[in-house]
Amino acid sequence: MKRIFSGAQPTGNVHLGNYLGALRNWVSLQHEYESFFCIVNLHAITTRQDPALLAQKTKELAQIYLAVGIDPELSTIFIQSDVAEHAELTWILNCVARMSELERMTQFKDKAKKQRENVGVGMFDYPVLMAADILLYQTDLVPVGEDQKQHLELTRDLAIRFNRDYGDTFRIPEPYIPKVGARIMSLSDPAKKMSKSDDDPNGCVMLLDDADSIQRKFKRAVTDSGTTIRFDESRPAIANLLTIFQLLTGKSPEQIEDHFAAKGYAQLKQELADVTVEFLKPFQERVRATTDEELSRLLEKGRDKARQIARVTLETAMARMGISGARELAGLAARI
Ligand code: ATP
Ligand code: LTN
Repeated sequence: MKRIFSGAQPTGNVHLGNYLGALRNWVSLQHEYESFFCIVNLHAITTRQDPALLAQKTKELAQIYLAVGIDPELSTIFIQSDVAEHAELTWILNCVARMSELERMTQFKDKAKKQRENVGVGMFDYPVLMAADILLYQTDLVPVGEDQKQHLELTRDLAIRFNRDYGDTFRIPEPYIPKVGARIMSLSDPAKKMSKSDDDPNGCVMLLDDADSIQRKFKRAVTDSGTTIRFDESRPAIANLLTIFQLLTGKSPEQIEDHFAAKGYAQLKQELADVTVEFLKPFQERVRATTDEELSRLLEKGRDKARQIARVTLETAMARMGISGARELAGLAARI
């Protein structure tokens, strides 16, 4: 069975962009792939976090994975820092990655611009940690939103270079970026992606928002001076609202355009708000359903399963590089 790996950071709140661009696809792909879904708390600390809040958000994200429909019987859910191999492989890959390729990462450039002189080394190294996450599990497919495409390319480059220099060790992963929903835009600025770190909270609908907030955010959503409601890339605000509507209702673009043919923007926003509230209602009920005991049992099971696989890959990579230390190289070679 082929494997998928993906993750999300336990920072801030999960929003519709995260769901429609990534989590939603994890849920459907888990039936066809052996699946690993990680809570990437080591990525989270590349920016300053409040320790108590980070711990709470880590738990909350595990609950959200379950509530959106990730089935722990089918998929492995675990916390990144529980599997030390992620940090260990990162060091090895740091010795393969080049400064120049990390300097080209657009996410790093954007974040570095905001932080000026306080750019952490961890933030610079973020994509290498992500490559380690993926490569440890001999991943075939990585379902992510459009913003992670460049990181996936780097992951592939590092794997190819390592394999070339030290012998075949890592499977080369493919990105899985959905045709629809890979880049949900901010409701208040359709030129920017929907993001939890957005300064304007109205641009971003959180999965745990209450009905009033959802209604308010859609009501205020930026549109344009036109009147027709069509999927038209040259009118990004309306196209974005229609894309959200399409994904939440499962209707085709033609059905949606017909439905709104004689209606105005206010009606579109109202219907979209109602659809979103209804869609999120059962999800929000499920979030609170898991007990702490169930959650920690599940995360321990996930940790153990992840470790087993991660260990083999890490030891293989170390052996290939000649850094197995006292471990027996011959014994390892047999396991590769
Ligand atoms: P944010 O920009 O909100 O801080 P992030 O990328 O840091 O998001 P994560 O929680 O780590 O947040 O991302 C989880 C997944 O959500 C990733 O696969 C990412 O590509 C995807 N994603 C994030 N924002 C969007 C968006 N606006 N549209 C579609 N997918 C998105
Ligand atoms: N950088 C990703 C989160 C992430 C990830 C991964 C996604 C960390 N490691 C491995 C896929 C595979 C983000 O969306 N911010």
